[in-house]
Amino acid sequence: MAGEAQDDCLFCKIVAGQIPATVVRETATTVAFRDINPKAPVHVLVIPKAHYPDAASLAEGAPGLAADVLRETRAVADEEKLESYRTVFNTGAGAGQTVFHAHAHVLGGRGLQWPPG
Ligand code: IU
Repeated sequence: MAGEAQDDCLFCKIVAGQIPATVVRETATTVAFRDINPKAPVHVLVIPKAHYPDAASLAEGAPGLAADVLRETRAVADEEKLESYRTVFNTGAGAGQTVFHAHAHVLGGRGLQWPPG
């Protein structure tokens, strides 16, 4: 069923506390934690606790939860004192998605080039 935890999902395991993560914020519906392989001085991932494989299925299946994730990206940026930052949803392997549990990257703390690679 949409939103149900998946046994083989690494981010569902982080939500369940079965894999360690450096959590910076948690709400009733979301968790934000530091990326283990940071691409910027601040690199935090915001995920919904419920499992949706990507941002598109999250927006379609649970728009309120998608809004929670977006709101949390702003909260992370505020807490990390980022004046400017980038929010990225890689959607699909061809775009660089490697973990198929929806997540927003929040990147900041250095100048960011545009367009991204
Ligand atoms: P992507 O958009 O699916 O490529 O992003 C997945 C990110 O999850 C990537 O930047 C990894 O470094 C990060 N990550 C993590 O922070 N902790 C983990 O246990 C695993 C991946 I697995």
